Amino acid sequence: MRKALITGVTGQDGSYLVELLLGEGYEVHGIIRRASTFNTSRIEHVYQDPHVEGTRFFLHYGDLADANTIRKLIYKIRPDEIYNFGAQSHVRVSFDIPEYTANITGLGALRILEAIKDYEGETGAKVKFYQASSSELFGSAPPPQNELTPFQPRSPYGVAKLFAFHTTKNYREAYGIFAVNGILFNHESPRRGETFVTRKITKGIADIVAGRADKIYLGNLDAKRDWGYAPEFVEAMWRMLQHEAPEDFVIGTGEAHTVREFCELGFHHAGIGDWQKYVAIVHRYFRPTEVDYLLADPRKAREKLGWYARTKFADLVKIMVDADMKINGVKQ
Ligand code: NAP
Ligand code: F7E
Repeated sequence: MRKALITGVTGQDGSYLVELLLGEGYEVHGIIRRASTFNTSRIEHVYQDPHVEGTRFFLHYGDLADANTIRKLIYKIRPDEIYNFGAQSHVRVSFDIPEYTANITGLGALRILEAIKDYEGETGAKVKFYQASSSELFGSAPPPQNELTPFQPRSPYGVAKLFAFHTTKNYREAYGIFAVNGILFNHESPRRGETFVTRKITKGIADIVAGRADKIYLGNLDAKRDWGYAPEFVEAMWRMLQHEAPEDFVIGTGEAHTVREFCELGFHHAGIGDWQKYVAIVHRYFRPTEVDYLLADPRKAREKLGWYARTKFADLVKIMVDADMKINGVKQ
């Protein structure tokens, strides 16, 4: 039975990847952080009691700041594949806590790769490594962006991911590790964190319809993003590790829209036409340096992995608005 280890298993992508890997017959191990409140809500539906025979999903405490524990887990679990999703993943917040972001989002990948290097050297085993790279690497590079576009990051988050990107590539070249970067454009879902703009908008709309809020407070409405549907994107990651050779891939839909368009469509879907009345622009949500326009050129993924995004922008907005309305008990 193939074994996979996932860092960041409690996040949006972690939760969808667990579903996919269990469906493919894997034994799945996830690293969770100790917290004083539960942080496992996204994976509760797939949780399995470790005492029951036949369980294929296991959780372990750990942290990307703690190289010793990461190393011990790799030697104990002996995974065939490692997916590194753990990160301080919020771009705006990375300006507030840049050093922490560099430590976890940047150095975290190095800590895993060092452990893999030693583990492969000592045991002769082979481990495939997936690094969650990001379209934030492109920053101010003009669209469309693909695998050949030079990186111009615009945030501490982007810079940390750049370190992790090059470390992954370097360990592939220097030590022959099957290590790949998935350069993923924004991908969203009802499980998206509530402070990312899409979910903030759809949750805000649902709260306004339910009479629980009057307004949504937002920053730059002109930014353009290539938004896709997260469950489809984790499939691309898995395919990268099944590909014959370790290569980096851009993953996105090939379509970009503004934050304004997301608002307009979301409110319309909820039956609200005069949406501007319910949105206030506030300074605190602007970034010191913004990434204005991200648009994927995902042709390589289609040609070599047979992967392409199936869910279109309008459908994504509807899926997310409907899910937040349902949470609020609003019938549509
Ligand atoms: P997410 O929902 O923010 O999840 C981040 C995960 O990292 C959570 O499980 C979190 O644990 C964990 N984590 C945070 N700090 C950690 C630490 N110090 N040690 C270990 N784990 C830690 O992110 P996502 O949207 O699923 O994205 C997955 C990965 O892809 C991230 O690396 C992100 O930067 C990258 N990415 C995301 C997108 C996107 O559009 N979603 C696009 C490109 C790249 P807690 O639950 O305990 O906080
Ligand atoms: O912002 C603008 C904001 O925080 C999108 C992460 O998953 O994708 C994500 O990073 C845009 C930006 O995502 C608000 O200025 C306006 O232009 O949803 P976001 P992001 O920064 O693109 C990349 C690919 C990752 O790798 C990251 O991990 O929306 N915006 N008003 C706002 N953004 C937020 N969060 N909140 C607002 O009120």
